[in-house]
Amino acid sequence: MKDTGALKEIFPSSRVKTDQADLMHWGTDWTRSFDIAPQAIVFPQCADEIVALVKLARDRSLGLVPSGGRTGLSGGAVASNNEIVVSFDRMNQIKEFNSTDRIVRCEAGVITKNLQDYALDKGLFYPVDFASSGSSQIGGNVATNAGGIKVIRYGLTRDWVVGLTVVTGKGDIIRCNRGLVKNATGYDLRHLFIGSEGTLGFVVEVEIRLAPGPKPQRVLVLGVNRLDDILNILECFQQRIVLTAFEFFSELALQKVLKHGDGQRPFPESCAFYALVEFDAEADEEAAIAFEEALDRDWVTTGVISQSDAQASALWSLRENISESIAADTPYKNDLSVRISEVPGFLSDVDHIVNQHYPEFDVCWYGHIGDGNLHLNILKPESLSIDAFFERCHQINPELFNLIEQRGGSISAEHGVGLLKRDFLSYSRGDSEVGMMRELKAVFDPDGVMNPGKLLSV
Ligand code: S2G
Ligand code: ZN
Repeated sequence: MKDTGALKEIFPSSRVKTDQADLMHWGTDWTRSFDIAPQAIVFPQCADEIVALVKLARDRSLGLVPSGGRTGLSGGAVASNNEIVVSFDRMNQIKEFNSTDRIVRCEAGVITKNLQDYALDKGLFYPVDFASSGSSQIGGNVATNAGGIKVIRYGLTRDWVVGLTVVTGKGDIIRCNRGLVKNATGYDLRHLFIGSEGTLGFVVEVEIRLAPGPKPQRVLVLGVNRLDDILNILECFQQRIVLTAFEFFSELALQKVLKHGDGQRPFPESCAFYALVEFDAEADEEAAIAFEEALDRDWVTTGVISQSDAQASALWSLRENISESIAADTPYKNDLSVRISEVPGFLSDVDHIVNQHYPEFDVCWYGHIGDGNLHLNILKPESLSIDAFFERCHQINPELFNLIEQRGGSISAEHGVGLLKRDFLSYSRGDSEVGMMRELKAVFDPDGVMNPGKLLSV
């Protein structure tokens, strides 16, 4: 049943959209395998409007789906069942900055890159970064505890959230921690909402701690022939210098990036894999020693180091443009993680499964291997329809996720569970844990209006 009339009692009609084009635009994220069928999109400008909406949703058993930058990869912002999509596009203001606390308070709809630029203008640094930061919103980053390329040095979104204001599924406005460094007063509810994918409450405002401005960085790209050697290289560098990033990608990933854009090969040789290492420029002598050792040990075949910021960003683009470059191949994505010590064994196990099951598919490897996170993307052959292809890919999930379970890993390292991984949660979370998650959901969202069906199956 359409509830547009009741919505217009809360929002001016200019902030309620029901045209099909709008429903399709705001009713989904970057996933392409789910139906898109919201009944309306609303654009709140304050927490009180969201409180009123939650009351309406509870009265009428309406589903509410949060929508930020819509860059999610697990269907967390997909509306397939007549839900109301709650877009934070209009709650995009940076509200306050305190230089003594080094805290910036911003609305949930602030674009991540705008927050990063704001921090740099203040001579500080927001160190959580990833390819989609130009369109993702900080509220969505909090809802999925976004990670990205600098986790090895700076951690995840969770590590920088010092305050959080949330509207719960009961219609309560909860302000968590208020920016305190120390606050030993019971359960830290902030950390329940971070990573909850909008299923307990919607983030409306975030207080972010900022880091001191970064030192000039250097980027080194290394040619690697054996997957197993990548961890040797990681240890060889980590013993000598602090790494800002340690990424890897395959030759196929590089070919896709070169074909898609105007990048250039890092060096003439093509290698099976490439490691991208970023570190403080002042450590370049130590880095050179590590590079020499890796060459002597035959862990790397060649390498190139950036001599300017322009060269550093050109080298980074070879890694950061992968996702966009393979999008046209409708990849079946797996975002997996194991402890760093498990990576070598895990990599060869997965390689074996993939070669056994997918001899005819192109497999694109890349990811944040320095923190144990691998992005395994199976590329759809032209000959197969999306449904047939995804059906084939689904078939190996049990074997792949069993491997994850045996190695104590995660079936979703950083992209979240959403709809895509919901039915595989038990490979990474115990039954009692999932049971407690359901009980927590009932506490914060007793009528199940907050992002229904996401993360936990109904
Ligand atoms: C990455 C971005 C999304 C994808 O590039 O690190 O997290 O394509 C990904 O997997
Ligand atoms: Zn990633």
